[in-house]
Amino acid sequence: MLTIYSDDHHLHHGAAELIDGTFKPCFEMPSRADMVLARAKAVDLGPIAAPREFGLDPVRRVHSEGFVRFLQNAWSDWTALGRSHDMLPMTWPVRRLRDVEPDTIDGKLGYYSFDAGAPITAGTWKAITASANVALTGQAELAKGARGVFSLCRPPGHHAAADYIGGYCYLNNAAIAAQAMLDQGASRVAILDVDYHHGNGTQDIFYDRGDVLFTSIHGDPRFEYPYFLGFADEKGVGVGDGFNFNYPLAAGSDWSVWSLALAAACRQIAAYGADALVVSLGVDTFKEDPISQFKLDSPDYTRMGEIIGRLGLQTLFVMEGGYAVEEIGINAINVLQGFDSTQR
Ligand code: SP5
Ligand code: ZN
Repeated sequence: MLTIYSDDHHLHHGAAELIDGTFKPCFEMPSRADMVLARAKAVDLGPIAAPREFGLDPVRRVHSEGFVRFLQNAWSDWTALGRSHDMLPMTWPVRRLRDVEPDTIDGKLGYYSFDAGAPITAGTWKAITASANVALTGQAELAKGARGVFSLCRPPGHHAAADYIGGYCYLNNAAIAAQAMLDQGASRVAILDVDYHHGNGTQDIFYDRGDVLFTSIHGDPRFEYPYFLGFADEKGVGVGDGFNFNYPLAAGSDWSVWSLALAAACRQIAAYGADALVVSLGVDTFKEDPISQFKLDSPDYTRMGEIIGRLGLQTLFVMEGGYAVEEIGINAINVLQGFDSTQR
């Protein structure tokens, strides 16, 4: 399988995130993508190519104008105040507060985010636009006829909505790629989000649409981040009604439980009649993930790839989470090798 990768992800390296009431070194770190790339090379997964430049038009098809402007100018607005440390928000427009974009960067930072887990640094804009280009280049290769392509995106994207960042995510790479497929002639695109956390951003972007089916298997929001979306009764709205399926699972879920949800999601995807599939590939479902509570083991990822491969759809894999850095490469590449084994 072809892998799309850019070294520009190194430009985004946040110092700390707010977690468990304290500042800890960011779990979402550059070595994650380095480990996945190293494993792709070690097993000879296939060629590795650099992304092409797509500009901001495909990004603006998914994200609001004001949000993109905020991200683009964030670091210069911040440093103009004499600050040189990472940006983190601390005030959010929750229930009954006003939906008005503030004039100052401190206000904008809260307005365009939903948690304090996504620091903005000097190199963040360059890294997140490169990550979107990695997804878009993968999509372009798929459009040329490839069966499967791996977009080794970093930073990840699935927690980012049209107009907010959070959960280590800034631009929603999977959503941007799915929208590009539609803009180039696909009628129906399915998204399968296997990251441990609910893909709230992706769901929100496509919630009122019937041309994208969103399915997600994740820790039940009753106990797990992002807490406020990802329940089983979220089915879509308007013409999107019936095109959203969540599979929230209990803490401690292992492959025997997880694979039942995958089988159900695959039935929904097959029935939908998608022209192509985007997989939001998080491997934070791993039993030793430091912030997660599922119990998948490394061989389970191979089976996951096989089951996805048997859908017989052109598939773009977009890297999302996974924080057990030692095993992230093995687990992510196992999925892709499992997928590839069904194509021969
Ligand atoms: C892309 C992605 O996987 N983002 C995940 C963001 C998770 N952020 C907060 C997780 C907090 C869960 N509590 C962890 C307790 C560990 N002691
Ligand atoms: Zn995750």
